[in-house]
Amino acid sequence: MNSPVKFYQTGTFTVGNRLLDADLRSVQSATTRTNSLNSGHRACQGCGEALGARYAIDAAMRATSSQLVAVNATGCLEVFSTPYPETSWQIAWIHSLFGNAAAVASGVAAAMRVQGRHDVRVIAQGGDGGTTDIGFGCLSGMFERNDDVLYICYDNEAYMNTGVQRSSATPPAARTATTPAVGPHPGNVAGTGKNVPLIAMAHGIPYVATASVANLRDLEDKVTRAMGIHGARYIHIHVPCPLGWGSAPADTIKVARLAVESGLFPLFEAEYGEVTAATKIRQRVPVDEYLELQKRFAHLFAPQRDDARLAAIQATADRNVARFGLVD
Ligand SMILES: Cc1ncc(C[n+]2csc(CCOP(=O)(O)OP(=O)(O)O)c2C)c(N)n1
Ligand code: SF4
Repeated sequence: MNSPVKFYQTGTFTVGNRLLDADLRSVQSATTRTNSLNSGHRACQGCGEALGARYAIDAAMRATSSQLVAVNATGCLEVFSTPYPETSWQIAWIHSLFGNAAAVASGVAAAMRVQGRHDVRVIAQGGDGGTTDIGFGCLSGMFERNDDVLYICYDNEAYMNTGVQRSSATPPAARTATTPAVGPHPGNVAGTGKNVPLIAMAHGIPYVATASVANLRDLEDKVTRAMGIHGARYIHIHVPCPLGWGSAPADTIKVARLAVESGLFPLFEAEYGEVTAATKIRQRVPVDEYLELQKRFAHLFAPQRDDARLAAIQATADRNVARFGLVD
């Protein structure tokens, strides 16, 4: 028997919304979008970083009437998009070193200012390793000087490009190449790591936001808002990596959504150090539902359940829910 066709798009969080009025449609549903990151790149199937970057940069292009320069740290996003002499980028794009994207972007912004090109805006982008670890000093300097740059971190929670090594954004208990699932406490050590969105807020910069490929309209909105502001801005986007996380490529959006709905990845915005908005969780789920889909956490469930560490991860989610008021 044929199922009736359902139009889920209108009034939902799905991305197309072609049934809405033109001014309410998403960037991606516009035929005039730039396709900043074009087909032909070499990202893995289901790569959350490729998806997040395309939506983010297309939104920034629309917000700036395509007067945009992107500086890209070394990492998967650079490697899969730009194997010299080819590129999938259809924008003005420059590859920095692994650790200095923020500094190079500050320089590009200064050069544009000196030339009187106030219409040209600058984005820096990189993975969590390039942001929370090796690039952190340059990033903090960019914040402290309030340079006119939007920095976007695509957080896949490890150094994926070089074979899934732990970063300071790797969550507790996660198995990586450098935190193997062996010993009495397998996987990444609990109680370590950095929360860069909160650290960015501590710099008092004009705008900080978190976003997820689970909610691409929200992601587009936040990038658009950030491009309407001058000074240092930071957006931290959660991007599942099927290869590094051991999740099915087809589950990328589902995994990202469960991170949000469990409370492990809170979606919020902040201005000048104060939280101004947080997205409520629509249907709260226990963290197990998120973790079970990923082989990097398999040792938490077999050969026997690691109740203590699962409870600790659940407690982190509970703290986020309370801290950001994620549930009414
Ligand atoms: C100074 C320096 N050290 C190490 C490397 C090797 N390297 C290139 S990309 C990368 C990891 C990138 O990880 P991340 O920033 O998290 O981005 P992802 O690949 O996960 O998107 C490393 C270690 C390098 N290019 N330069
Ligand atoms: S390793 Fe992960 S981040 Fe890199 S291209 Fe593959 S899915 Fe994307």
